[in-house]
Amino acid sequence: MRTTVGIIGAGPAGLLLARLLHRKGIDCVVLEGRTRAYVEHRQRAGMLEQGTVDALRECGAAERLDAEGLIHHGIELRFDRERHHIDFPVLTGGRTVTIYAQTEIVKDLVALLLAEGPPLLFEAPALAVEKPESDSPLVRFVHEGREQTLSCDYVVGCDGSHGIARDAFPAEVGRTYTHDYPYSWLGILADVPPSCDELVYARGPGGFALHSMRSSSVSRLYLQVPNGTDPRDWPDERVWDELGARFAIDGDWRLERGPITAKSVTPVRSRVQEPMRHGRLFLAGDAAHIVPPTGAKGLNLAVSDVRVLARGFAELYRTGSGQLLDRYSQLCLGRVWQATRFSYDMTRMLHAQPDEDAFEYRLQLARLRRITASRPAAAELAANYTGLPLAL
Ligand code: RFL
Ligand code: PHB
Repeated sequence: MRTTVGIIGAGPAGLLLARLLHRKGIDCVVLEGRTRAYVEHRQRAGMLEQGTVDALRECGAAERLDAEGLIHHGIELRFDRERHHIDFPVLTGGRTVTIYAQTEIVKDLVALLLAEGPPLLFEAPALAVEKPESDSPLVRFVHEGREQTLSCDYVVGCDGSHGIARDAFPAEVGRTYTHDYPYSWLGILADVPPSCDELVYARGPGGFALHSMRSSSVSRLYLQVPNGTDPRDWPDERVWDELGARFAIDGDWRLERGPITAKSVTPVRSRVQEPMRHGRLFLAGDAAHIVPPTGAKGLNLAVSDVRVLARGFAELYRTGSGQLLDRYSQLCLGRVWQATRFSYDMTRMLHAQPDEDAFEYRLQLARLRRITASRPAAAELAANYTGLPLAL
């Protein structure tokens, strides 16, 4: 098989890149290791920056997002049994965010690709990227029980945090920066209407909790738990009791309970790979960088990476200039490190350290009070949360 751009991975990064390239008349093929059902049901992100919504709209993939996405004008911070609204439009000159599940974005893009192209192969795991320094890099993959080769002008690894594309970067090329936080998130989906109109980020007794949603009848909630937690140690009743305690405020508010339909634990970590390009191999999305979910940046970064790549490929094949592609890594990493810093600050401000002393807790409260009392401090949070501009 031969194509212009070989894409590994059908998560949001790979699917959106394929859609953008297809619309620009650039050939590509997407190889996905898992089944269609698996990628369409993997529970993950929910918060989309305006730039992400715009990108999906521009490529004709936002019909359902426009009909079903929930526009949010802010978030709530909870601590010390108080609630505080952070008003995004007021603080940012009109910006909002949209709640629309990653599973739905994936479903929308998969349906478009299968109907209109480019080729998207499920159950086609890539084994290795070879010859990234040459003019025709290869992807070795398995499909229908046979090992096959995809030869390409360029390869893009959109294969997530456990992918194989990164392995084709020689050890002496670049560096990976990592930070493991000393806690994980237990996430649940529940068939119960959200108990709040907006997302609630809480620093409660015992640690962090987040209230998010998927629709007017489905809630998505998260709890900080110790690393190594087994979800089986958290029966439903225990999850609801702990959530209730962490969200508790003085005043009239109640966390509604309902049947829990999914429960999983994810470690909280940061990783950045520099550079994001080696020869004719590019990395995009979680394959290149992971951020803690507290800043809701992972999916949004994946989308901004592939927007830059799609423009770079369009410039190359239209004008012959590889200038934008040459600046890919530098352009993306500026934004990636801002998101890494913001996610780190949000995480540290809202989670309990395992060995926390009373002094550290007081500092957290002081940070939270500064944000809720000072307009410039709140505006800084709002600017980062709603998304920094994409510098091209
Ligand atoms: P994905 O989604 O992991 O997709 C990678 C795809 O590559 C496939 N793959 C392979 N295919 C072929 N051959 C191989 N050898 C392969 N190896 C892997 C995989 O099967 C998969 O289909 O990466 P992508 O596209 O870069 O997208 C990144 C996002 O998924 C991720 O950043 C977000 O989910 C992070 N995230 C959030 N981001 C936000 O912007 N807003 C949020 O509100 C938000 N909440 C979250 C999150 C992530 C979470 N978890 C579970 C880590 C909440 C949580 C709990
Ligand atoms: C989610 O809805 O899954 C979500 C929202 C905001 C976050 C993390 C996850 O910061």
